[in-house]
Amino acid sequence: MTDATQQTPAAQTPAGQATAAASGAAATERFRGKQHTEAPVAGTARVGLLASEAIAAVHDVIRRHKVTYAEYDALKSWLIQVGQDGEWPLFLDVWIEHVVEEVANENREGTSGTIEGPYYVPGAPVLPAEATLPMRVGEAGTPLLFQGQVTAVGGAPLPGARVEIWHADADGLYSQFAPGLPEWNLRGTVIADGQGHFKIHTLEPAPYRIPTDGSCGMLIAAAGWHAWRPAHLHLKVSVPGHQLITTQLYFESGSHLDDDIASAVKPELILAPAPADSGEGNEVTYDFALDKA
Ligand code: MBD
Ligand code: FE
Repeated sequence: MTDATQQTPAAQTPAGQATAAASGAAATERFRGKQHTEAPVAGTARVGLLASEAIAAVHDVIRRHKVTYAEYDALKSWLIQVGQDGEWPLFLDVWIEHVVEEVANENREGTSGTIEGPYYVPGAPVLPAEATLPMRVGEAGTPLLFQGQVTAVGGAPLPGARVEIWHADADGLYSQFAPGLPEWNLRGTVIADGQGHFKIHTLEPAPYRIPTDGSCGMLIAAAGWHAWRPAHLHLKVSVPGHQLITTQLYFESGSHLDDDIASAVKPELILAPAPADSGEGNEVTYDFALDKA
């Protein structure tokens, strides 16, 4: 087993200064960096169709609910603020992405996907089939052994599959989006063995509250909603010749499985860990079946 633990004591990296503006700005920068293509993704006919129907849907809400000028101006200043806070990635991934994912994956036969969210970073350290995710000395949380096998639909093992995993720490913070965390804290790219098996040692994540001090938090408070997501692991599983799956896994004993602010829970994505054979923490097995490319 490879131990990728980084020698940064948890106590030296207090989490207090994480702000919506800082994580929003980082998520906006990250997303800009990922858009390489200059080529239009849709022609004028399709852009015109989608834009006019989206605008017409807004007109419909205004007419049905007799939206006032005061409400229109409040919306306008809020929209301006979302951009200033860098919170468009957060807003879109929390309230819109789940339907894009539903449409994108409706014909898949293999393992279910769900939304990526705003905090994926490509290029996490490559680790062998049994590995511990990079974490601080004394990182808080119950040890979790997350293990399984990557196969094709139908069960043929997929040797050398890449299992990218990322999750928040016990304070709900993601490395590279909150200050003070080691660069790759709780992120890794695990390469499955010759039979597609992997064993990842990490910690059980805690329920996650999206930042409440920015414009998304302002909307949540103004609408009387809550800001919680159930505790989750994020994953991308891939191998050449098969379709990459982006998913998340949740925990049976956790809260907010039924009212995830991001609407990204599916029953088949809920894990039920049991006490680990090693006597340390919990373990759970989850297998991935990938569709052909
Ligand atoms: C997250 O951690 C997340 O997974 C989503 C979907 C939105 C905001 C924060
Ligand atoms: Fe997340």
